[in-house]
Amino acid sequence: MLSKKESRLETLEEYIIQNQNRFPGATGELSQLLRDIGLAAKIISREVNKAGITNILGFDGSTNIHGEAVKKLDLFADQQLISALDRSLITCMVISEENDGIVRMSSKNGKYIVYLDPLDGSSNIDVNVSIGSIFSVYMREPRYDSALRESDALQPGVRQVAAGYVLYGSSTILAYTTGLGVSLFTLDPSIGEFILSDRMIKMPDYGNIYSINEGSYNSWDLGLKQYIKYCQEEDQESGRPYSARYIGSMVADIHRTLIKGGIFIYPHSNRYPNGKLRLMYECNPLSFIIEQAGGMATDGEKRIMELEPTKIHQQTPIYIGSKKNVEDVMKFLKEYK
Ligand code: AHM
Ligand code: MG
Repeated sequence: MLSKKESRLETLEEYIIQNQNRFPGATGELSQLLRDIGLAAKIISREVNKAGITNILGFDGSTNIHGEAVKKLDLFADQQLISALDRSLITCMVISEENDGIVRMSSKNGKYIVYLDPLDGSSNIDVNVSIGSIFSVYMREPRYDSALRESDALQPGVRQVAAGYVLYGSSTILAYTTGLGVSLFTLDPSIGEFILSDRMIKMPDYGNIYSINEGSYNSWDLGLKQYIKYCQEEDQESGRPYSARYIGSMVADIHRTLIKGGIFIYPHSNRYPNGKLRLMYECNPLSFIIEQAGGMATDGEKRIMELEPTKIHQQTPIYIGSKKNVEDVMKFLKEYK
């Protein structure tokens, strides 16, 4: 929480400008990009809140590139974020969960590439459960020709220059990092501003919550089965049995993990042999946030942010959360391999 000294309200805009001033020579372009995302997030938040009464809720009939039914709000969020990024001419391409290939922006010379999951957890919209937006920003590698290629976007997560999420929950929260810690902002709808609520947030090194869809239990690896059994066993000293919590919206599950500690797992299974969650616009940005808060994220063997991507929509298993919890599950995976 903020100290008394810090109790003057600080908006997202002010915070971004102040941070930019700490870097002499900064062009302000990344700051502008983050402000664009902040603006789109406010518009999406407003629509999410009134979804139930404006009949925007529900399927629009089309399917996205992964064969999933697309809901109107997904498309709305996608359009808002893309047009906000297009306006300031500093982004050359966007890759979004809702679009098959790369989306070329008006400025071919923009220096940033942005990955988006415009509305994650969208199966939760109909039941009024928290959903979120995720973003991940890379610099475009300088090249002699100016043609935009999908391969420009295939960079490992360690090269992200910024990442974050917006959680549309009981309040709307925006979290972002540029590699110098994680800051959280809460939207005050009465004034339409994101207000700084936490800076340099540090997550617990250990937590007693585990989060996984246990419906796929039968197709898990033995090591994971044994780890979940360990989470459920009684041991006062380590606070077991852990509590099980699974919202089914990754942003909401990760936000809880950031604040309370513990572990979130989406493993590979018979249904999803490579895991379900997307490396570039779900796992990398949320891993960047969690690592910056002192946590850890792996695919069961390797650090998520060091995976070399080969496809913009590729999937990966993920084990993410408090350092000690992730280390524990890795030991089980190794032991029963
Ligand atoms: P989505 O991008 O289509 O909404 O899917 C991603 C979501 C994540 O938010 C969540 O962690 C996961 O899917 C839940 O999947 P499952 O229902 O298989 O547990
Ligand atoms: Mg998603």
